[in-house]
Parts: sequence; C-alpha cells; structure tokens
Amino acid sequence: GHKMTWKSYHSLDDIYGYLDFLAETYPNQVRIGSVGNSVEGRPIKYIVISSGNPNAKKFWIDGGIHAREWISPATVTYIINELVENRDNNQQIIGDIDYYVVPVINPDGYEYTRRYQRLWRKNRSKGNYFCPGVDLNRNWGYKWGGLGTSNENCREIYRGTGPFSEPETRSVSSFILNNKNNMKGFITFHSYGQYILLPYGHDYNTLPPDFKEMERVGRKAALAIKSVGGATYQVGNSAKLLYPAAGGSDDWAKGVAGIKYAYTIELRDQGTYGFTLPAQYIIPTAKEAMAAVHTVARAIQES
Ligand code: 0X9
Ligand code: ZN
Repeated sequence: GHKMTWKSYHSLDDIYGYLDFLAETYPNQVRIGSVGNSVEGRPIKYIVISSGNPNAKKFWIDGGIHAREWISPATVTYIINELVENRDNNQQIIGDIDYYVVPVINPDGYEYTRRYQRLWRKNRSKGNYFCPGVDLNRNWGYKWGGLGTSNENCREIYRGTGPFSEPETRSVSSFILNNKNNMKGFITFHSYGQYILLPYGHDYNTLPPDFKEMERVGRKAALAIKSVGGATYQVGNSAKLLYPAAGGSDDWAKGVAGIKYAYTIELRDQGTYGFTLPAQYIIPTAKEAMAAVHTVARAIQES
C-alpha cells in the first residue's frame, strides 16, 4: 500500500514513496529512476509510464519547479495515478504514447516550503549566504539572461551565474535531451492564474513558426478544462498574456529540444488563495489538468 491521497498536500517522501509503490506494483508498465540530485542531495525522481509500443511518441510532464506552487506536484501525481492505476478510463491516450513524468523538479525548495517558509520560490543554491536560491525557471539555456530575469541573488527572479548553473536544471535538461527522439509533448505545471502559456516567453515578439497550431490545441485544452471542471483558462503567448521572462523551461523545450507541443500551464486559482490553494481544490484542479493532458495527447497522436 501507499499513503497518497489527493485530499491533502504530501511530503516529498510520500510522493517518492508513491512512485516506488507504482514501480513495485506495475513492473511491466512503469519504470522509475532519478535524473540526478538537487543542491542538497535529494534525488529528482522520474517515472516513465510506457505504452509497450516500440514506435511510441513521448510526452513530457513535470511539476514543482517553483517550490511554493504546491498544486503542481499534487496535480502531476494525480495525472500519474490516472495513467497507471486508472488505465481503463485513459485507454485512448496510453496505447501509443510513453509518458516521462517528474512530479517535483525542485525537491529542496518543496521541502523548504513545507518546513520553514511557505512562500519560498527558488531552489536552495548556496551562492549567497544571505540570499540563497536561484529561480530555476530563469536558469535554462535558451536566451538565458534576457527580459524578466535578475542578476541579483536576493531577487525572486534571480537567474543564477550562467545557463544551467543549477544541478536541477542541468540534470533535467540532459535527461530530456537523452530522450528527445520522438518527444512531441511537453507540459510544465505551475500556479497560479489559470493560463495555458505558449512560447516564446523571452520577449514580446518571437513566436515559433507553428504558433497557430499550438494555439489551436491550447484552445481545445481550455475548452476541455472548462467542460470538466468549470474553470476558465486563458490561452496565449506567455510574454503577451503574462510577462516576458527568459530562461524558462518551456522556451528551451520548444527552441532547443524541438518538442512540438510545449506549454506552461498555470493551474488554479486566479488569486483568491493564490499559492496557498486549499487542498479541497486539488481534485477539481487535477481533473481539469488531466483534460488538458488528454487534449495534447490527442494532438500528439495526430501529429
Ligand atoms: O514566471 C514564471 O516562471 C511562470 N509564472 S509563475 O507565476 N508560476 O512563476 C511563467 C513562465 C512562462 N514561461 C516563460 N516565460 N518562458
Ligand atoms: Zn511557477
């Protein structure tokens, strides 16, 4: 057995214990491992949920790059649960897609928010004694250092000393590159605001050549979300809809790894609770996110 529920937010140990449980229970469907270690030496665990189809396309899903956005790891573990333990309800999207999932990219930050400071955002890099931490979503190596980033340690948007200066972004990006062949989907879950964000985020006027197609699928996902949970998600380019911010994982996934359908999804809510979304909203939020995963999976199949 395992102690995972979606009625409360869980510790990193519980989340990792759940992945271990799935690996033991479903040895033919799933494989787990670590992409590498965080600054404080915690593993960054992944799970591959495999279709068993040698020609499968790949779909990347991650959460927890920002420490305080607890709904993200909770949602990603819910999605894992759906894909592994609720296969019957998801037949349509598991026969020909392998899911590569990392529920907590920033395990040190996540545990820090649980133990000491609920609204911590960055990792726990020790560069500056008084102001530790790098914003891991400003540290990726595509247009690193541009708009919406800072070179000051104490800022929430501190980008680090160079592209991929942090072990978390370094190991996750290498893992993606090692598996990028046939990888067609990428969703990184954040909170909050209810947005489906499209690249590029590094400036106001750079869109990928297939932006229209990405937007079409993004809008479909927003409709699917609306029909299962009722929440309204806005869809658009992240610089225009939110703000420009360089060094994000989505831009790197699209621009460097070449993953066609690359999105950042900002989950519930729209500011009533913000980062401290009460646990009773985990299931409705995660069901909506699962609807978005379905939509992108269908687009991957058609691509
Ligand atoms: O600022 C961010 O990293 C994301 N918003 S959050 O409130 N969760 O911090 C948005 C990232 C969008 N993508 C890029 N700007 N590349
Ligand atoms: Zn975030």
